Amino acid sequence: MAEVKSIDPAAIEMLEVAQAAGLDTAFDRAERVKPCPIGADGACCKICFMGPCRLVGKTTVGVCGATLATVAARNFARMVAGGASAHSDHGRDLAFTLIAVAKGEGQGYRIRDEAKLYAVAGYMGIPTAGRTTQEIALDVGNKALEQFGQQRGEIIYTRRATQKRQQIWRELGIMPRGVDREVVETLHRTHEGVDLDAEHILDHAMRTSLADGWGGSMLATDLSDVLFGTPTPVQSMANLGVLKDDEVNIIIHGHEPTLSEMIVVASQDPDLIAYAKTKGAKGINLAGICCTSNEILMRHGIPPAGNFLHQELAIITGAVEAMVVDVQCIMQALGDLAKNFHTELITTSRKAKIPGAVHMQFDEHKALDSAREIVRRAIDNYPNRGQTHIPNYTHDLVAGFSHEYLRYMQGGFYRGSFRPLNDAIAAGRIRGLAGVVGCNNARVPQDEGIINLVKQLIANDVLVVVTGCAAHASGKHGFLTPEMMMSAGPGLREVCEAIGIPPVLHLGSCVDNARILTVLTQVATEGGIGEDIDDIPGVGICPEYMCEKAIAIGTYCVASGVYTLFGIGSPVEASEEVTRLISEGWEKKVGGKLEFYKDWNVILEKTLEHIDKKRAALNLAVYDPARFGRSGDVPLAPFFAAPPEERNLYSRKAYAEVK
Ligand code: BF8
Repeated sequence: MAEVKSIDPAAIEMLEVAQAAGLDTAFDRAERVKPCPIGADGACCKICFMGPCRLVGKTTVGVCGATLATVAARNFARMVAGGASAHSDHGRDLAFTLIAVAKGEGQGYRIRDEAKLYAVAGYMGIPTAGRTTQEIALDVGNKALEQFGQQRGEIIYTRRATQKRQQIWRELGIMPRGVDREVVETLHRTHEGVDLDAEHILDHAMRTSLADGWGGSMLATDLSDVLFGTPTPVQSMANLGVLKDDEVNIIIHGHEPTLSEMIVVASQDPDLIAYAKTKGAKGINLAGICCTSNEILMRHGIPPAGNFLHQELAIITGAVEAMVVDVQCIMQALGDLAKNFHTELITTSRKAKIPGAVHMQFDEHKALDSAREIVRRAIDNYPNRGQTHIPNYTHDLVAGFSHEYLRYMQGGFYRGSFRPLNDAIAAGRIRGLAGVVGCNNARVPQDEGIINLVKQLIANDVLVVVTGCAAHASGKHGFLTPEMMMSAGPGLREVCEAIGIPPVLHLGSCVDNARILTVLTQVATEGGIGEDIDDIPGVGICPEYMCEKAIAIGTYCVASGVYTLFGIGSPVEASEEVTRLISEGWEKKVGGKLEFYKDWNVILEKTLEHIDKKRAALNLAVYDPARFGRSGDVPLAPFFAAPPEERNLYSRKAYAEVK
């Protein structure tokens, strides 16, 4: 039975272990707890206490007269607000950290990418000449903070969109103010008896999502790069097999990189390593789950133990001394599950506590001390370890393609551009682009939709970028390796050979979907394949979404001009009107549209159809795979036959470099 719950052999093995031990996981609960069909389709209104009103059967309006379209639109807008809040609050915390560092109060942190700090200062109009890094950083931090609460006028980063896109947003009245402002207005409008026009509500949902995508999330990415370094390709491994039987295993799970960065540093502290040895361990082994994992993977090569649905399975290995969590995507079930093992679940955010967990509140002013204390506690727990079962599955990967690196790899430091990519798309070597992003969802077999889509897309010469748990899935199944170019279509393979990249590029965590907006804008402004994002032959796909953040991301992608397809099912299925408004309706307004299809085969079909339609609209060469791929096949054979360390294509970042 386990194999129908996941296509990942490590997960299948661990589910068998769990079953034998009588342990409950999300995979089991998804079978027992059926989704409420009325809520799932967006037809339940519970925003006032005359209800909840369930708009099914003969009930077409609620007690107040609200229609199904209004109810579904309100529910959708509230999902966007929830998701935008999560990502943007993450961004705000990074602004606080930057300010602390600028004031010399951020223990253990420093500004690792001054060039990026200057670039961000440039976007913000902050003077840099004759000023110290600290002075600039303080202004950038304060300006970033202001952006979250900006009450009037356009937030600064919207100027990074094309002129055409900015004009669309202005004309529609969806140019965003600060995300705090937009989220509060969403909650106000969707309160009982305020905005009762579905289309109007949905327009504001777009505005709210833009305040995140081109505000909070984009700031989160930029400030992370300033503080922790802009990613460049790095080698690592993925899956539960990265846990080590003879070392202290610490898993960092959640989202914000502030704590995890310091745990990386603490785990390399010679004193703590020596202390681990006194407890009988050979060393300290860090691994990640969820988006924190993406953050430390792409900056330090710390291996991901897995994606969202691996969090319980990691504990069930019995080999985890501490699972250190902050915010988002952390299952409450971990608290009870950990009691069956020696594993300590440690919560660290002042915003998040979990029954059964130890709370060690993290303070960025004493970050390194907090991190050392957590690592020491994990070491102390090592002797308590019982029987372990670590599934022997890992896959090599290459991660960390920031948009800065993508430019660089297409021409070097002085001549970096997106011209080679645009030319390859125009010629038909690359048929189009796809971002495959988002979660796992226990209601469908883990990784199945993600992996089948990635596999089919590259085989059809579509260059894929991945983020979030879709990036982990790609890593676990071996798709983030240059070798995968052998599974790509002939044209895409030529491009990958020429540049030396995998056909599936790891772009980071879920806040880093903002990097995709930047890439698409740079592709559009490079010229040759349209003037704006909605001209580009490309799509966004979220095959296994489960949370509000995914809906917020999908909405800002659409509002930025991207055709965006989700798997699983639609949260507005009950309302034909809302379904039409977010699809054809939004396409007329902003050029992008949002659609939900349960079957990944349909998503693939729609993707290729859309890419070819956009190619035709641009008068590009008709895609024909037979035109490419006769060169390069044979000379690469020795390259792939060589051991990875001799390929010399990417350099593994030494852990020591972290300091
Ligand atoms: O922010 S992909 S399950 S981990 S929400 Fe959560 Fe979804 Fe994973 Fe990252 Ni994104």
